[in-house]
Amino acid sequence: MKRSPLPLWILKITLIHLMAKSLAFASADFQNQDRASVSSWAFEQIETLKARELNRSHFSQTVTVAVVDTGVDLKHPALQGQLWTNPEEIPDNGIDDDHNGYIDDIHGWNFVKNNNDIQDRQGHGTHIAGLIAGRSEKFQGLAPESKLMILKYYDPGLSSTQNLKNEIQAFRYAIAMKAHIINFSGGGPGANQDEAQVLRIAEQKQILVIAAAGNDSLDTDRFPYYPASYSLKNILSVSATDALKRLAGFSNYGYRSAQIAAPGENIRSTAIGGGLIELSGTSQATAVVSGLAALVIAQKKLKPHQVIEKIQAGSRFEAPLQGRIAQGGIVSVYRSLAMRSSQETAIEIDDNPTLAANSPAVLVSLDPDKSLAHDRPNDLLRTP
Ligand SMILES: [Ca+2]
Ligand SMILES: [Ca+2]
Repeated sequence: MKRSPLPLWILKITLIHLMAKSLAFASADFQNQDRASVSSWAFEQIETLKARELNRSHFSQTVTVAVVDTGVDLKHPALQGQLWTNPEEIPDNGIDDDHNGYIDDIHGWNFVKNNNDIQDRQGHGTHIAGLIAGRSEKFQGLAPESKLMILKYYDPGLSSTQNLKNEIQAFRYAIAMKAHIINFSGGGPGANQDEAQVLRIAEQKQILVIAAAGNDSLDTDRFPYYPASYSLKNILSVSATDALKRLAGFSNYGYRSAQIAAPGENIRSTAIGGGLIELSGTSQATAVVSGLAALVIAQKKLKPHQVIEKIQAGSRFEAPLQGRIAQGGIVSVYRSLAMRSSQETAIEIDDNPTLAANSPAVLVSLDPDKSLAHDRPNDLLRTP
């Protein structure tokens, strides 16, 4: 299996590896204030600032993005005030006021501990959340008007099977609580019928799923990576590119299976402890696309496949990506928001969900031949 020569990627893998051994990890140690102070190449490349000049007065819809990850740093100034709030739940009264099966689930849920503590202790989820909807004087994500539903599922101390089970529960919650978008910066090489089933329900409910193509430098046409590789109309698989508009060395790709590309190398976003940090991965590229998708939906209620079409149609063809990404495109926030599509039609969001968040726990039955635990780098397995 090819390995990336990129130092930051290696650093990230090392960090994740270290986290698996010890939870005494402080992402703030790796903050680089000098780096954090330079302007973000990624946001410039995808025309984020130009897009902010567009008239957004008709952006009426508040979009909820479910971040299925490691939680968020609740004290981060760019994330405070950016969280989705469960409207029917009264905080801290020990009662499941909205009868969804979760007590005091105000901003989301912790599926690892089965409680409402969504504080991030690893840093991955904090970084992803900031890219999507961070907002402070020092940093702004792509879609600061959207709201973040925080669904903590990943624990490096758990087996990949347990992490997958928690992930599926988090997807169920996002569907039942009517998130518009699910951001999933994780995955693994094994397909799973329960995972596919819950995402099929998301498809029926018109919920868009933005999923990482994976960090293994592999062709996902030959080596699928799930959930990004499920053939569902609501899933958008995201590969990562670098500052020179090339595929990032670590990124999975696939002419048929990788549907869009976005910046994913040395991407600056929010860190545990209140600062900013640069991280690399298809995780980051995925969050960038989720932010763009939130803007597209805020502009007009569209079905997931229409949002995907608009993101792809607005993307810019880049020769180095030809044959490796469908359409060879890197997202452009400006172009996707500025364009008008004749196929666009407003849709009604289903307000009568049949799937309750408190559905019985899903029993995960893994095909041993498709074991999630073959030769993958330790903790990229079913990891964020
Ligand atoms: Ca509740
Ligand atoms: Ca309550």
